Amino acid sequence: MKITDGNVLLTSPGRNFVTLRLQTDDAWGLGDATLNGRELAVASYLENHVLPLLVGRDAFQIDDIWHELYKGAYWRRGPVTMTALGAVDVALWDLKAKALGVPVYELLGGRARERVRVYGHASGATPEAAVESVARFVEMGYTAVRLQCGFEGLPDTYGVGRGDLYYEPASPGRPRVETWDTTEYLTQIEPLFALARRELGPKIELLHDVHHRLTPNEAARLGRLLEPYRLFWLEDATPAELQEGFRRIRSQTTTPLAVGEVFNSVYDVHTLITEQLIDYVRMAVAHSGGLTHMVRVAHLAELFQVRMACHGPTDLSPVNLAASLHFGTAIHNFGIQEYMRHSPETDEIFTPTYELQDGHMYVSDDAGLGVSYDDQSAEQYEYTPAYLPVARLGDGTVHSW
Ligand code: EZ4
Ligand code: CO
Repeated sequence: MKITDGNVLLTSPGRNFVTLRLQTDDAWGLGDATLNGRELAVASYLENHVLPLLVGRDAFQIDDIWHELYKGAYWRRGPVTMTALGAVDVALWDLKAKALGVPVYELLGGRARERVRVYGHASGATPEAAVESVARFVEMGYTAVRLQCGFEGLPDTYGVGRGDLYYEPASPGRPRVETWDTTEYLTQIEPLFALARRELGPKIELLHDVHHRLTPNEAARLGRLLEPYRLFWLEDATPAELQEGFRRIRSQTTTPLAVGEVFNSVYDVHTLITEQLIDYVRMAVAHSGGLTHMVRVAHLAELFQVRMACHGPTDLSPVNLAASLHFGTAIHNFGIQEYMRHSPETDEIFTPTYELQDGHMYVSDDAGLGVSYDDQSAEQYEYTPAYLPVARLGDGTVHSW
């Protein structure tokens, strides 16, 4: 079944999405090529360097195409390359599953579970408001909720929604500047979780994202401080380019650790996995070479009792969420899936068929991923350049955002 055509599609229903559509005479498949704040780099990589290699290739040779694009480029890894490769890969899985008339999870080994547990994102300007927001998620049936809030002296820190349920940190124009202060954070974070446990009881699973703000030693102290509140995980406690940095954290605390949303290859995470320095891998299917590569990461992680918990923000499209849900339905060492609802305008374009019920997602049994792309709806929204914020300390020093 030969690939006859490929299109890179841009739309911006409130935020930017890049989608790859690959076609054969009888079927089509979709991949998510969105890299927040760097969208056109991936679009150009695909249009100028990858699509000319794909037309005429056998769409069923997914693994061979993956290796040709990975090894054949000579220049390996990196977020732009691996997002482009991920879009091709996921589009090919979608296309092949459609051609064979089965859902993608069947090609990944078949069902390992009935449904995929997800966690929601609660946030608030203050600890009180954020804990109330968790309670709303519990009422909606969620069993796991991420808890972030603004603190005194840190009003606009990472993870605090600006007004409604649709959290979106990127903004048009020059990057917004957010302030960071480690002392303010480390002195106010424990009372937040103490309040949460007092109000919500012991059972609800609570997650927290540090978003790369601490050093390994500060993170070790934080992990210890939060042990009484039984977190499901502490995410991105320190920047993880240096995987060995996690040895310090791991040796000091039993708080579970999750890492990896900015990773794009197994070589970013292999030390963390093989030394059992973390509990959950957070890599995104879209940013990590697609399902072909993520299955390899999952298999390595399984050997070391590390579980998969794919990044699933709204700055990736429903195509990526559907791919993550098929992955979560099929792999053995699934942990949890991040879920933030997409806007109605976004869902109108992608018409996803997955469903949320009682804090779990169900993929449909439609052939392929169960998402589509409505060109007419998409064309209403023009691409608008936007950047993620930059964090600075009180004295003006740039800090990890
Ligand atoms: O900040 O996807 O766990 N989720 C996150 C996300 C990331 C955004 C960056 O584009 O940390 O909200
Ligand atoms: Co995160």
